Amino acid sequence: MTDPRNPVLAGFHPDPSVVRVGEAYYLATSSFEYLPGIPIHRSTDLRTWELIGHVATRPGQLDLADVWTGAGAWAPTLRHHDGRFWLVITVVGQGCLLFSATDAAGPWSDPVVLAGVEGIDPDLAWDEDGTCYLTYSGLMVAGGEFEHGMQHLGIQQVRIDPVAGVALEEPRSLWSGTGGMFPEAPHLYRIDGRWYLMLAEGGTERGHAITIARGPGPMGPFEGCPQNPVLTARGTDRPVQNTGHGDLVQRVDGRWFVFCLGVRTRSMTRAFSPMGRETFASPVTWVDGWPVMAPVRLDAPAPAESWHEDFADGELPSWALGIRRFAGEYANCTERPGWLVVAADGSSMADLRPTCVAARQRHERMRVTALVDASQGVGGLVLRIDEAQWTQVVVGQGSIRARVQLHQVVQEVSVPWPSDEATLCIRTDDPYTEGGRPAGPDTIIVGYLDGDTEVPLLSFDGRYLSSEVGESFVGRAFGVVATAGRVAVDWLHYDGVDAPRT
Ligand code: 6LW
Repeated sequence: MTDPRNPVLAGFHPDPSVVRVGEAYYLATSSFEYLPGIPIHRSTDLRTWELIGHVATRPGQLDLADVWTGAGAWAPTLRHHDGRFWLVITVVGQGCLLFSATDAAGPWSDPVVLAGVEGIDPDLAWDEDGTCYLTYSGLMVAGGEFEHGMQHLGIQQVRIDPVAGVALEEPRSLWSGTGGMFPEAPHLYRIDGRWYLMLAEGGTERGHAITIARGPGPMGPFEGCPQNPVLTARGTDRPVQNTGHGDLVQRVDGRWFVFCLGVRTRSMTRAFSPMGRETFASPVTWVDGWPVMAPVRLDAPAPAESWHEDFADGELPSWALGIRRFAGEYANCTERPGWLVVAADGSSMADLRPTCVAARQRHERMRVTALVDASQGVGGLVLRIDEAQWTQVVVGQGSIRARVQLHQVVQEVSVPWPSDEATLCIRTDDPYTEGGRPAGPDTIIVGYLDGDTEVPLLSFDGRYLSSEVGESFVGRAFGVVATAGRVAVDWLHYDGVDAPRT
């Protein structure tokens, strides 16, 4: 069996948690302010993954309506015990939520809020007699605010009753790493009779690392691995940086792998990652009872990918995401068969809940085009990091208007367009050079098609829509937006390919 290819999940899919059940593997990742939330992917070889569903598919499961950017659904742990899938997650501003299901594809239960668990990155583990341990990072975000210098209690643990959803004791402190900031992402494993506590520390940026300790039982005491950190890219020029927040899995052939987050950085100093934190994997061997993790490598670009969405199924496509609410609240594919109709509600991309039908950007070079009928409104295409950093091109009311908004900095270009219909286009290309030096990770070009001719209206350095400049836990998302009335989209076409690395 071949190794997983990297990235395993392209586009912002950070904080992976993986579990093997029989001959299949299931992978859960963070989803922040997007809905449906907490995507679940499935594989039978760790190499090919299929999106099989989401944990949060209906109102009331996640309360995201007013969460700030990058908050929402953080860092799940996915496990399987006694015939059920269990997923525990922190929703910043809502608490530590426990979901369960008989089928990973869903439907998942409504959440149980684990009272008294203040922290992030919860993990579930059961010992031989069925006691359930919840281990988590004691970062105090309970108030939903996330400011520098907030309290951190280190790695905490309580025994819980997962069925009743209650903690059975007061939290105790465990080994909290080697001194890096933000000890987090704990996962507890019983392997060959020993208990291992694996963490991330150093922060999810360039200092990120995985450290591990082992002990005689699930409560420790734990001794740190002499080779800590067992995985990091800090101080290296590897193409995948920020590696950390890992989860271990043993494949049916006996080989072990760590699934972790990483970023594909671009620019002269490898400073920017437009797709944000994605899922990667790396082989693990065991030496003297300690894991040895190979550095995360980046595979050569996969073949170019194209797909054409004609909205003919009569339901929103599986890629359709809403921002802090479900897209079905304002978009449908039934009102005009074969078209996506999006109804504006007075919001814009600068608001928390825009009428936008989005999808993660998954390739370094992408081109999205769409045929838009604006006879009853104004709308078009958008590319965003969040409500403060985005670009759009819309048609309607006699013009085509391209706009880029970066906090208080706004540029808008408008051209007369008498037709109600237009084919709009947003794409990324190689970074332009400044005096021979390539700028940023790419260039973003926003415009429309006049017949087969692309007419760019504005272009800008893609660094401004990157997870670093956005200081955002997410990466780019593209999609359709309505800014006035009702907008219909006949088709949307996506072309994507990763740029070669010299
Ligand atoms: C996640 C935590 C983290 O819960 O970011 O910076 C949070 N580290 O591990 C969201 O990805």
